[in-house]
Amino acid sequence: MKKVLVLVLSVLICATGVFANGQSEASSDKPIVLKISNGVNELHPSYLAAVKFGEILDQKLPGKFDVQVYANAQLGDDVRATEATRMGNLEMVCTSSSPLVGLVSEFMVLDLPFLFPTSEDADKVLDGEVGAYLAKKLEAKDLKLLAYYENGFRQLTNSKREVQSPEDLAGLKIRTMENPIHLAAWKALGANPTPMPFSEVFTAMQQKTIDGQENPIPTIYLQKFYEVQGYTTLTGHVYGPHILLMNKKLFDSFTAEEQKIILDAAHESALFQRKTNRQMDVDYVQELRKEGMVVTELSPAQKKAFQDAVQPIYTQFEDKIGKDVITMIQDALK
Ligand code: TK8
Repeated sequence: MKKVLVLVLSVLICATGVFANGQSEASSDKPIVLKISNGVNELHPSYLAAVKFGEILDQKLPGKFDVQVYANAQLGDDVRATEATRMGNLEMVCTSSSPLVGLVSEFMVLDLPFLFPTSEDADKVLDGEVGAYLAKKLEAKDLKLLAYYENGFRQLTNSKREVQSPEDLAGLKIRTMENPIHLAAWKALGANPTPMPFSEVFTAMQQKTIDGQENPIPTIYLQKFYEVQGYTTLTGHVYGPHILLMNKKLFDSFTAEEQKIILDAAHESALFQRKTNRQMDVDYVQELRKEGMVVTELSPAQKKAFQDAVQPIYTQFEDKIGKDVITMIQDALK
C-alpha cells in the first residue's frame, strides 16, 4: 500500500514537474528554462533563429528565461520532440509541419505539391488567415504556435544519376518525411519512397539503404549531403515551414504582457530566419557545385512533367485535408 502511494505520488510529481517548476522558479529569481529542440544542425537558420529568440527575450525580460537550443534531434526527431512538448516534458520544438499531420490533418494542405509559386506567396498564406487557422487547430493539441519559420522549397538529391524527368526516378529509393501526401506524390512520380525520421537520413544514404532524399538547399548544404549524394535537381516540388511551438499550458501560465513579449520575440526571430534562409537558398547552389555536385535546373516544360504527374494528388486528398482549408488557401493565393 505504502509503495503504491509513493509510486502514485512520484508519478504525479513528475507529471506536473515542468509547470510547477516554472512557477516556483518565477517567484524565486531563478530563470525559467526553455529548451528548444531542433532536428537540423547548429548552422541552420532555424537553429540560429531559435538562439536569436532567446537573445531577444533576454533583452526584453532580463534574467526571466534561460533559452537552451538543441540541435541534431538530440531531444528527439520532429514527431517525438513534438510529443514531448505536448506532454510538457519539453518546453519548445522547432519542427516541420509535415510529420505532424496525424495530429492536425488540415496541415496537409501545405503538403500539396507545387502549391506556392514563390516564398512570398507562402508568407502571405502563413502570416494570414490560413496560418492563424492552422495555429488554432494546434491549440486543441496543447501546442501554441509562436512563429512560422521557413524550411523552404524542397529539392531532390540522389546518388545514382541526374534526374530531369519523372522517368529518371524509376526504381530510385527516396526518403520522404512521414506524411501521406509526400508518400503518394513520390509514388505518382514513379520513385520508390521510404519514410523515415530526419536524423536517420545521412547514414541511410551513406549505407545506401536509400538512393536519395529531398530537402531545401540550406539543409542539403549544411548537413553535408553532398558527401554522399552526387546529384541535385531543383524540383521545388513542395514548400514547407518550420514551426516554432511551445507547450500551451506553459504559454498560458505567463502574464498577458509576457505572452506578448514572447510572441514579438518569436516574430522578430522569424523575420531574421526567413531572410537568412532565403539568402542561403541562393548562395548554396553555387557551394554545392563547388563541392562537386551536379545541380540540375529544370526548364518550364521539364518542370511541368513533374507537376502533371502529381496533379491527381489534389483530388485524391481533398476530403482528408478538408475542402474549407483548401478553398481558404486558394482564395489567399488569388
Ligand atoms: C528537421 C526536419 C527537416 C525536414 C525533414 O527536424 O525531415 O526532411 O525537412 O528539416 O524538420
